[in-house]
Amino acid sequence: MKKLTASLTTIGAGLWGAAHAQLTPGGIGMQPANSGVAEEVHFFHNVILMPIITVISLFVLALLIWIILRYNKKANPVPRKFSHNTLIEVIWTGIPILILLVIALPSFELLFKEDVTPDGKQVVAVGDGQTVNFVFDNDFPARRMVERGGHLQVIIDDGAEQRTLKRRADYGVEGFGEAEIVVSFDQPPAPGERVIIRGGRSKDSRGDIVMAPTMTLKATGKQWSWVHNYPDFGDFEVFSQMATEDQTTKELYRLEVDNRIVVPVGETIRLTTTADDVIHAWAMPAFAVKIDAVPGRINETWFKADREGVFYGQCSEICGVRHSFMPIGIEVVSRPAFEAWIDSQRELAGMAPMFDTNEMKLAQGSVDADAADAEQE
Ligand SMILES: [Cu+2]
Repeated sequence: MKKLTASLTTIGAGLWGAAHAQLTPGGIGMQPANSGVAEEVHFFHNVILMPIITVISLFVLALLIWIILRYNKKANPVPRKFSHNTLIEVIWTGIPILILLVIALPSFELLFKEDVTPDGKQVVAVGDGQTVNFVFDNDFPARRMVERGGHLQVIIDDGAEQRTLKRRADYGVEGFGEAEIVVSFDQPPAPGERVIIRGGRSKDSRGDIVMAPTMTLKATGKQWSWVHNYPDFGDFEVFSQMATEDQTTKELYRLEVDNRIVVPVGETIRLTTTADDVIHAWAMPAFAVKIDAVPGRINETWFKADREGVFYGQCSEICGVRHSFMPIGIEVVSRPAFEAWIDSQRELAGMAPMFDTNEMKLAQGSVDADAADAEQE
């Protein structure tokens, strides 16, 4: 089923537009997914909802045709006079209940995934050719602790590629459910090889543990524009309005904005939404995000973009006369490009730079503090 999700998405992308082209003029169907959650949403739509809807529509159509042909005045001049049939009534109550259950169960799982911000964490250590034991601090709240093999992933990165190891075959684990978990290898990782240990209970459809957010993006809807804040980076503000006709192309008019927001690729982003005046909704189809922005309240969801590019969304709650003129433009870029952008925005806001752009940073929260966390024994 997981493989099927991926291949269906690929077929979808192939049918509905050139690879990675998010927007196809005149295109139908959903934009190609750019997150694990969006892939699951597409699977739910393409594999569960569409077949059910199609079968029900065809069945009702066939019943209609049958009744029109078989029970018209000419074909059936003397109708029988009964008004109840217990068996039929049980069937037409029971089957819709079953259909609703089939739809409801996977949708609850999806809702839960979108609602609960992931809390996975990783530690990174560098092999020295001798160390065989690596410690992972199991400092989650009691209900979220790493308790079994499925809550842990061990990856070896030799600089060229990343290899996900198999428990028992490649490494052993001691201390599930305890404060410290020890991952031990028979053969020490070679000098310079990076040992990445990921733990947590948030998993995506591919079985990978999803890391806790590395940043928060705050979106505030206004009649009729979006203000985005970056609270982790000095709380500067990006004010975006719809680009005018001569600022953009014919295809992108009403989707393009004057100031796009920027997020790093492959990292979990916490998104909080609110509004200044009336209810708006922040929607980004490629990430399958749609969340209301309500005055006086803060809503929270999250997304993790799989690949770089420019993505567009729109306000999705009727909010006044210019409701259809408040698009959202988002650029997904590499970590170094993101940090350079952050510093350029901080400069505009009169703040000192936060990042040393000469130093290459690693994605997914593997900041120095985390690396130091992985004690070597
Ligand atoms: Cu709006």
